[in-house]
Amino acid sequence: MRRLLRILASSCGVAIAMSASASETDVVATAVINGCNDKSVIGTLLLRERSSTEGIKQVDVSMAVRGLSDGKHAVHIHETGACEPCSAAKGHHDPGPFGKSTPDAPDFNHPFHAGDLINLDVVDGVGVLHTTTNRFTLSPGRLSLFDEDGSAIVIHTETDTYCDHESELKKGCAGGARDACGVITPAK
Ligand SMILES: [Cu+2]
Repeated sequence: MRRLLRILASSCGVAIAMSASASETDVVATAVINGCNDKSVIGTLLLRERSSTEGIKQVDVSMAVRGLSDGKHAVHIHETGACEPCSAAKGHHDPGPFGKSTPDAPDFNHPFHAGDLINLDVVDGVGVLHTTTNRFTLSPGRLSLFDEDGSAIVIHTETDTYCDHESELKKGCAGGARDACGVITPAK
């Protein structure tokens, strides 16, 4: 785990502070994030699944990216583990029975797709995000990111307004175009 953290910190020149107290039973996955069009965009994602005291699977999400425009960018786990081109990541990871995976179509689930995360705030070209979710897992099961075709992290150009069908749903409200993408892979 310590080695993994060093890789995370060095790959994009941005230090990430996070707990290094992972237990042997934690499940870890990573992604190298690259710009969809601007190849100067580079970053790393670290996912760590741990069990709560009640046995609920929680995933700590840590991400650092440099090279994006300043401001808030939508971040989601998308449903296919492919980034070439970035549209290959398809819609939002959402294995449940509700809605469609299309980010900003009039379905019934955005911003509650399993893969919907919080915005990445970029300041002076550097964005760092830490959050925790129990909407998806890394270990096997019906919420797992590692289904048949895997998953990818996608960072969008615009801010996710967390729009849903009950409020103001308009094109691009889930972040619009794709700026960066990374295929999520289990850490060995
Ligand atoms: Cu997205």
